[in-house]
Amino acid sequence: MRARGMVVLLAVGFALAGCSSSSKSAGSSSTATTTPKSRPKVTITAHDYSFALPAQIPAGYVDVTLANRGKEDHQAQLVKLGSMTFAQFKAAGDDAAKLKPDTVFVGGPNEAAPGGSSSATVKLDPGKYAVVCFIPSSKDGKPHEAKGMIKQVQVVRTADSVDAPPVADSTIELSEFTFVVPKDFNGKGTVDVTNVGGQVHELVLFKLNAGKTLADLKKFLLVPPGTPPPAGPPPFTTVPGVGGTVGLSPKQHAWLTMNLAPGNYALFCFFPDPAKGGIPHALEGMTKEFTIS
Ligand SMILES: [Cu+2]
Repeated sequence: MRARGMVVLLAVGFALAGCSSSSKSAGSSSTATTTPKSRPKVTITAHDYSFALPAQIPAGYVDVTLANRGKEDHQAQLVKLGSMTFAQFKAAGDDAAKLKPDTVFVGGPNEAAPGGSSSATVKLDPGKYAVVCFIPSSKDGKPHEAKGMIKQVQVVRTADSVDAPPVADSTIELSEFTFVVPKDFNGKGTVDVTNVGGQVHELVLFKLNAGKTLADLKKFLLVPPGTPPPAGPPPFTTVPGVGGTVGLSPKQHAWLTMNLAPGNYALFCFFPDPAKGGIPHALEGMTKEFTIS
């Protein structure tokens, strides 16, 4: 598990034709009611340090899974480039000031452990996108983006495109600098993660190991750049399949499907605050502990 130092990161569901069980009119079995199309599923494979993914992804609501075949943790941030070219976006690196106002962070599967996976549902309008991993390498603290984990992808409307948003069972709101988790949150079903703030925010989900606290997790993750984490095993694990969502621009949503086991969990946002020299939001209070009983 890498330590996530205070590096300055970039500021920043087939038509199921209703099968009539009584085939009273042979030859016209498609007259029964149709159920809604399921969302297209897209798999992005992460290696150290590259992405493999289709050149084209269907527009609309899409279930995106990141399969991590690397040895470090990875994420897949989807960014709608807007009026920026891919080359310009790549060149902007971690300088938020170089991003255009129509460049939109639309989420994506966050934090997958080596050999694991992470999924998130996102809404993709047609256009050019970049897929990026900002997680810093455990070896030198440099974001994986700088080591090659940035790739272009085209989002196009197809016959598979689904325009109905997921039906949410609960909501988590992101803003400066907090997570709002409902009191009755039970970690089950579809969670609508919404950025109601003014900066780009992410949600990283960690499960605290027995006896460990949010303070232990902060001590482990929020170390100065180039500093190794405290000795000993990490005080947390990632949740198989649910790493959270990477950055969401203001008013953007992503949806996470959860079935959390009882225990203590923590949410972190490592996105940088451009108004504060790029310090991670977690250092400004954007962490949250919650319990699933
Ligand atoms: Cu944040």
